[in-house]
Amino acid sequence: MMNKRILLIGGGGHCKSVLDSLITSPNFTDIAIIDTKENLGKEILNRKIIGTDDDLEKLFNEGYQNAFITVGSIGDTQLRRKLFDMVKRIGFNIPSIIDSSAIISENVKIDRGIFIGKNAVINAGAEISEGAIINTGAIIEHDCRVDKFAHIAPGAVLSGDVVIEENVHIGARAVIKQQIRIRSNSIIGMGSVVLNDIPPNSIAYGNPCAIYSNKAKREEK
Ligand code: JB2
Repeated sequence: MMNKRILLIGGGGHCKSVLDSLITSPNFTDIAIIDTKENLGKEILNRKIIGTDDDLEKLFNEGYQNAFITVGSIGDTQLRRKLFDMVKRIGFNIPSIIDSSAIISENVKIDRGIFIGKNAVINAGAEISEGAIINTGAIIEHDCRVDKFAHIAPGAVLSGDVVIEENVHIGARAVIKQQIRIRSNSIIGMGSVVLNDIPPNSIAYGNPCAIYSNKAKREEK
């Protein structure tokens, strides 16, 4: 029988969204949260912060076999990736958490550690990779690819055959035209309308979407 105990890593806003989807699921009945020392004992939707990252190994040995990263990411996935690697190394099973209201074609590939929020739609032929977030009401049309740790924020629309590379953030209500590719580490601002491919590390926004800066070049200065 599947182990029904799960730890959520990070007890802020994103945790609340994920937890709200999780508490109606029969798959997990014992849910606890891991955060920083200052937040020990606090509760989110009646689930307690019971430990810090230093306690993970002990909790794993005590029978929490599942873990899920609930630190979100807006433009920087470093912490999410670090925590993901940590729970993987300890040996936790990392499920995907899918809200029961999401509409997902049977013909999609969904990796582990993915969150799919309320009313999200994922159509046939789509591929979603490890650690990605498909947030509330996002639409991932047919044949789109969402790579590792990318975040599609609430209400964003990927028209058919779009590729979103690793660590990209697509802001809320942005619309990406069909067959466009957004290269790794880029941020697309809220409400943007993207009509052309976007190179790696870009910060781009507007309608039509324009590139305003390049993260890698800024960090070099
Ligand atoms: O190293 C850490 C760590 N660093 C910060 N380990 C663990 N286990 N937890 C850590 N945290 C905790 O993550 C903070 O103490 C805090 O409780 C939580 C982050 O919460 P916050 O609400 O600041 O961010 P978020 O990532 O949960 O939510 C953001 O991203 C979502 C996608 C928000 O902006 C949301 O509005 C958004 N929907």
